Formats: sequence, structure tokens, C-alpha cells
Amino acid sequence: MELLSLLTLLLLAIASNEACQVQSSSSETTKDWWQTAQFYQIYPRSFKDSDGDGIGDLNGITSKLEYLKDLGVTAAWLSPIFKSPMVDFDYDISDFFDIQPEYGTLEDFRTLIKKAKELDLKIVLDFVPNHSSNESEWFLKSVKREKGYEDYYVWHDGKINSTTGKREPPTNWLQYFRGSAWEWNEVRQQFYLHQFAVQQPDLNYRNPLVVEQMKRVLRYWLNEGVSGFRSDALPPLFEVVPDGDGQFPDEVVSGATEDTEDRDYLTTTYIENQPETIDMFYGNRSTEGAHLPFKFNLITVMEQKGLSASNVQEVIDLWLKNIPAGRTPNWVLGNHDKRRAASRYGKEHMEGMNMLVMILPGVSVTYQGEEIGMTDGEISWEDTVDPWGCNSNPNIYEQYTRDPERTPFQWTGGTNAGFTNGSTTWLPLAADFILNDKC
Ligand SMILES: *[C@@H]1O[C@H](CO)[C@@H](O)[C@H](O)[C@H]1NC(C)=O
Ligand SMILES: *[C@@H]1O[C@H](CO)[C@@H](O)[C@H](O)[C@H]1NC(C)=O
Ligand SMILES: *[C@@H]1O[C@H](CO)[C@@H](O)[C@H](O)[C@H]1NC(C)=O
Ligand SMILES: *[C@@H]1O[C@H](CO)[C@@H](O)[C@H](O)[C@H]1NC(C)=O
Ligand SMILES: CC(=O)N[C@H]1CO[C@H](CO)[C@@H](O)[C@@H]1O
Ligand SMILES: [Ca+2]
Ligand SMILES: [Ca+2]
Repeated sequence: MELLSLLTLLLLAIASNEACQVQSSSSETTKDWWQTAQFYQIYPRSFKDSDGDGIGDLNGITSKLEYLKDLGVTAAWLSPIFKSPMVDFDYDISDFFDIQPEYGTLEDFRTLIKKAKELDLKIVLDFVPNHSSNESEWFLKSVKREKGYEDYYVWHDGKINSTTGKREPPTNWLQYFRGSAWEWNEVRQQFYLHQFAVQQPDLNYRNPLVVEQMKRVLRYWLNEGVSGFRSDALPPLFEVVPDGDGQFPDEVVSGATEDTEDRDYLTTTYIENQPETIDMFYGNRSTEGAHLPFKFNLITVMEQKGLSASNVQEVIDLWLKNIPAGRTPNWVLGNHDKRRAASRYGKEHMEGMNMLVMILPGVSVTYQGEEIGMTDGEISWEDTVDPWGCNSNPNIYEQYTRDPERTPFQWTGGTNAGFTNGSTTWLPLAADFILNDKC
């Protein structure tokens, strides 16, 4: 039970050299930086544009680090900044060791780190272990079965339908962004697994070469001065072990929805929360240091039950009474996948909610813009760019799209909310920006 509830959360794995030293050399009562942190998630594309192209970038972030310091933030978590074709806005990484050119250069990143150090702000990067982009060199090599890369991804011959004689995907598994989790590759003549978009093939964590490669990624950025990582999408990291004939089992119909393309149509028994994920990231972490499993109840319970003082108290008590001794509580207010906090809680409750997460014991995690009570943008079907929205249709996209919570940050009440000095923004601004003058 304990393990299960833990696994449904994203884990925040902090791999910090400083953490090791503190843990090995000082007493239990000394708290490490991450145990009292006020984390602030930056969605780089929408934070601050420095060069007028309408897309946020690293120099934009650097120019606003003092703002974060003034807010009381102690650590900034940057959503991915790595090289990517941007199908899932950098959660589809094609080079884990390089910076996305439209965000800047490695030099810009070093400048950001230097400035953050001067201000005593920690920088935490997003680690996206489950998949790469299908434009990654690793995937291209795996498609061609190049030596060392043959089993980098989850490949399968599929099944022949005895009635039609046609080749079908190995299982009925569904991806998060609607539709089958398997895609046929003409060159390799096999299916590959993608728990997210077609352009996000799942890496094969049963291959030690993959595990070693991903450790290299972590070490590389630690050497560049980052203080830790936030791990993305851990539940789908491992899939079940295939049977003796190499076959995977089908999932069964869950009863949660009638929409056969929706991931919730089937159970996720074999494709999420496998015990090996715990071994790798929790029990058995390769990198020394600490860990915080994200706690989303302030979001999820309020979504189900509505915001009230007693519901808030219930969420707080539930965790404070059950958290294992010596662990650090954390309180998550929002992220780039969830409707804006002000749209969920009501704008009038934002001061209270912002204060609450900062005064509760342990760690707060907030998302850019929640501190000024930004609300969801209204994005038309034509302007929709999120693959989850785009993979649906104009009638239902609003249930799936995450664009509304990703609109540009509102720095001023002026032109383009002070986000950019250019004439366009990559997503339209939310309509409330006039009210949020923070100049
Ligand atoms: C926007 O700012 C950048 C950097 O200061 C500058 O190079 C660019 O010319 C400006 N663009 C406009 C339209 O003012
Ligand atoms: C990645 O996947 C997309 C969608 O299937 C496809 O159009 C594109 O050609 C693929 N790219 C590579 C390099 O395989
Ligand atoms: C074989 O194909 C038919 C026609 O598409 C389909 O109805 C049937 O479910 C398939 N059989 C299996 C075992 O998948
Ligand atoms: C670490 O993980 C491996 C592989 O899952 C497992 O065999 C081993 O028992 C684990 N070790 C510990 C100390 O948990
Ligand atoms: C909250 C969060 O980071 N969600 C991400 C989970 O992983 C998928 C795929 O990498 C992203 O699309 C989400 O944005
Ligand atoms: Ca820019
Ligand atoms: Ca996986």
C-alpha cells in the first residue's frame, strides 16, 4: 500500500554532491538545502524572452533571477532546456548533452549558473529518463541496429492476426497522448514502444547500457554546477517483463471511460509502477543524495472535493501524520500540466494558497505565474500546439490540452505583458495580463 501510493507520484531525485557530504559528515539534525527549499518551476519557453523572437530563453531567465530571490525562492527547477524538435516542448529530447539553440548556448547556461551562485539560488534541471526524441542519434542508431544500440529501445515484432493475416501491434497498450503505444518502423521492420507521443520512443531500462548512458547525463550536468534533478514521468519507466516467448500481456478495460483512444480506457498494470522503478530511483539510487516524492494532493484532492478549509486540513493532516520519520514533506501548488492554480482555487484564494505552501513544514513547489495569480489562457483549436490537444479533435481538445497553463509570464501591464519586446509570442497571452501589472 505504502509503496503503491508512493509510486503514483513523480519522484524528485536530488543528486547533489553537497548532499552526500552533509549526510556522511554531519548529525541527523542538520538540514540540507533541499529539505527547506522553496522550489519554483520555470517553464523556459514562457518565462522571459531576451531577444525578441517570442520564445523565452536562458538569458531571459538569468535576467530574472533577482526577481526569484526577492520572492523568497531558494531553488529554481527548469523544465527541459535540451536540444529537441519540440514536439512535446522539450520533453522529447534529441540530445541530452546539449542546449536547445532557441534557448541559448552552453555559455549562456554557464552564465545563468554563475549568476544563480552569486545570489545563492540552486538550479535544478529536469531529467526525462523514460524516452528520447525519435530524432535522437541513439534512436537512429537503434533503428539501424548499430552495435551497442540494438536494444536501446523497446522493440517488438508484433503479432500476426490469424483471421486477417495482418501484422498487429504486440499489445493493446495505450499512450498518454491518445491512441496505441506502439508504432511500426519501416526500416527496422519492428514496432517500438512509446508511452508518450510517437516521437517519444521509450528507452529500454532493462538494458544496462541505457542505464549507464543516463547516469552519464546526470554526471555531465552536475559537473556544470546544477544542484540536482527533478525526474520526469517515472511511473512508465519500466514495463512488465515479457513471458518466455517474448510476449507482453494486454491490459484490460478499466471502465473509467468509453473513449477507446484515451489512456484511461485500459488499466496500466503492466506499463506503470513496476517494482524495478522503485529499485532504480528510490531504494537503489545510483547517484548519492536525497529524494522527495512529489505530493500532489493539494491539487488532486481539491479538484475532486473542492477547496475548503476542512479539505485543506485533511490533505495536510494526511501527510504530516503518515510521513515516515526523518522524511521531508513537500507541497506542490501547480505545474505545466495542471490548470492554473488561480483557475482551480479561484483568484481570491491565491494569496492564501501561496502563503500556505510556504509556511507548511518542509518544501514548497510552485510554478511560474502562480505567485501573481495568473489564470488559464483561452487557446483556440487553431492555436493549439500541445500534442495531447492536437491528437484529439476540436470538440474535445480542451479536456486534454495543456496550452492554457503555459501562456507567457506576465511581467508588466504593457505590450505583450513585458514577456518579449518582439511582436509575437509562441502562445497567445492569457487575457488577464492587464490586471497583473508587476512592473
Ligand atoms: C529586442 O531586444 C533585443 C535585445 O535587447 C534587441 O536585439 C532587439 O532589437 C529588440 N527588438 C525590438 C523589436 O525592439
Ligand atoms: C519521428 O516520428 C514522426 C512521426 O511518426 C515522423 O514523421 C518522423 O519522420 C520521425 N523522425 C525520425 C527521424 O524518425
Ligand atoms: C483480427 O482482426 C479482426 C479484424 O480486424 C479483429 O476483429 C480481431 O479482433 C483480430 N484478432 C485478434 C486476435 O486480435
Ligand atoms: C538493487 O536493484 C537490483 C536490480 O533491481 C536488485 O537486484 C538489488 O537487490 C537491489 N539492491 C538493493 C540493496 O536494494
Ligand atoms: C509534470 C510533468 O513534468 N509532466 C510531464 C510528464 O512527462 C511528459 C512526457 O515527458 C510531459 O509531456 C509532461 O509535461
Ligand atoms: Ca528568445
Ligand atoms: Ca518506459
